[in-house]
Amino acid sequence: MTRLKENDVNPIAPNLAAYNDKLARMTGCSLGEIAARASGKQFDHLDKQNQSVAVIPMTCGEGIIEGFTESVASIITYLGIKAVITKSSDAGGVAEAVQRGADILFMADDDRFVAINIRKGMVSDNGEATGKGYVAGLECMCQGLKGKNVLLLGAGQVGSSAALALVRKGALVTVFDINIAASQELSSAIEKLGYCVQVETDLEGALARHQIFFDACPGESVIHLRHISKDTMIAAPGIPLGVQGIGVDKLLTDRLLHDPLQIGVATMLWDVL
Ligand code: 2YG
Repeated sequence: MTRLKENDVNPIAPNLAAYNDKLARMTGCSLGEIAARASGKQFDHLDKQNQSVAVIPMTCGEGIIEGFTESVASIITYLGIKAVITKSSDAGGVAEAVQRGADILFMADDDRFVAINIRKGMVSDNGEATGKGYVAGLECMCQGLKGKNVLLLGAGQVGSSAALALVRKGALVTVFDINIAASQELSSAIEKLGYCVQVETDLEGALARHQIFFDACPGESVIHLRHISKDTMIAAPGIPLGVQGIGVDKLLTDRLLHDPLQIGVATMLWDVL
């Protein structure tokens, strides 16, 4: 999983309203509506909650990312749930959060970024939440995914969560991963759940044959200008953005769903409410 940097997270808090407007323009849904759809909950479910959230800095591993906990807290507060950052970090932060009566804890070390509802014993993992959160956003962008061909790039944790969400919405999913065993594992896991995912080994051919892309690769620049047509739609949760080439972002304005944290954090919150 790619480690966020300070300049990935610092623009988040000051631009939340503008990002929400962009989502509404691109998908017809707000950040909260996308998250509610991803977690399968009613949108008004949120305002019936007077739960409180504590975001706990974790110093282990590569340590604190300047602005990370502030960005997470700002997204949650923007969605209408009070979120505070604990003064202490690590175990002290967990203890402080419980003593302050927090219902939900958010914390991230180098391997896991989780939301935990300590009242309901519910856990949401950022990778799983990001996969289904971006599928919900893509579904809104495409006005439904039923019967539509989607090329999934990357069969890791985010890609696997996205694959399940995509097939459940009736999308026809083809998966490509540089590690073909990962694609095959994902395909057989999905098959066990009664769905089908096509394994692809010819990346260039697959990119040429698809208009809807879910880019869950950790950062390789896979999608290029030559693969983009007027009907191209891309959901790209990965950091750094895997869609490269001069002018790609201009060409794709309003057809490229991508953010460093927002949709994943919003879906985690809805998952554990
Ligand atoms: O508490 C802190 O400031 C740090 N321990 C946070 C470390 C987060 C490390 N994880 C990542 O950067 C990403 N995997 C988070 C999720 C990215 C969104 N797709």
